[in-house]
Amino acid sequence: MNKHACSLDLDPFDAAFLADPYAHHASIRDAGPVVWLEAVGAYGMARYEEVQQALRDHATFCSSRGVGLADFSKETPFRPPSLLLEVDPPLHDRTRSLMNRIVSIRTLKEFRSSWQAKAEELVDALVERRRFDAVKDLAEVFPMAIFPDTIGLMEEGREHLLDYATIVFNAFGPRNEVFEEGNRGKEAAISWVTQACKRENLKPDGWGMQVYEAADRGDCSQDEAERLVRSFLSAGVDTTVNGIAHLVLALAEFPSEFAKLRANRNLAIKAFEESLRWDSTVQTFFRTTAREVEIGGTALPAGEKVLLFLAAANRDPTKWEHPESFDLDRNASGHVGFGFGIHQCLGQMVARLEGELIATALAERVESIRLAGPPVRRLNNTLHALESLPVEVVPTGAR
Ligand code: OVM
Repeated sequence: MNKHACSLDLDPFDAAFLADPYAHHASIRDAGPVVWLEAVGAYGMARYEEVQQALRDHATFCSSRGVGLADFSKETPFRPPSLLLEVDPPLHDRTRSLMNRIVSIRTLKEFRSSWQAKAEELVDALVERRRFDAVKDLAEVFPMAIFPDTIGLMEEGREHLLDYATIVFNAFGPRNEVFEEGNRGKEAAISWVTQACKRENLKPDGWGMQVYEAADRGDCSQDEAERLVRSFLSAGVDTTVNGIAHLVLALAEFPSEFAKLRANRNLAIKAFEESLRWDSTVQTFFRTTAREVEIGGTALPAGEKVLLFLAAANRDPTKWEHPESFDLDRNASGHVGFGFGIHQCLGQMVARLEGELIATALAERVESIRLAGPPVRRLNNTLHALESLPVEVVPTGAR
């Protein structure tokens, strides 16, 4: 009891780590159930068991002091805290239930056929071209074609959403070169989002206006509504963009699995789920210890930042067999790519529907997918992101 946590001198936010996080995860997992990350001045956990336990125990590993490196009890947050992500119960439970009623399975069922038509139309046009960039021409286009309309955002300036997400997800890490570079020239994105969240700029009937209508009923204040709409804009685009990009990457790198999907389209949901386990868009989040807590014989003091490596947990070999394989025969449920516990992704059903529709459209129209050039990474302090993914597809029935 009260061993010291093994100290590691790797920096999980330096360019070498962010460019290929999976090459470094084993050294963190193998060093112990909890490690001290000297470079960032925080603890780290990368094994499935401990990551899942920490996410489950939201009272001990709290979110209200920020889920980035900055401790909100000591530093001013870079923006007013999210009322979902960066709060604890009881406030969290009030805002989350209000949002859960808006992002409901019933509502998503209504969107399914129009989103499906968009996915099919988009993939049809790309298959005709044979060579395309699966990031710029597919993964960015599809969410942008459906999500801003679902929220009811103003038309003008929607392209700022991706820049805004880059800023928000970089801000969970240190103020390093990746952060500075990611912010460069993107000032307009922040002011656009501030305006876009306001009631007078939202269309009737969208999820954005529905948050204000919940405020009218007394479920939250008008100011809270504005900040809750901001959560949709922060978390709803870059996450699904890179989820879809990694789905295509997985299907290109594992042709046997794409063949299984083509033979059985019911595997589309599974394909997206497994792609999230295999390459988790949201790689990490921090928590802060609200009390002293023991992890595998090491006592962590209260008030410490702990970096949870979700993506490393999703490839922990003690939990997953041959974890680096994208494998449609495995059961990927239990992966923590959407988190776990009370903060588990609010939009997960939206993301799953988008992924399923793209996987299905590809399986119906494409015989094979191959990389037509090296994937290009876009470094971000939180997201595993692709800048470009050149692919070539062979249409079904061609050759
Ligand atoms: C929010 C928010 C922002 C970024 C990510 C996220 C993954 C939520 O503003 O609530 O969840």
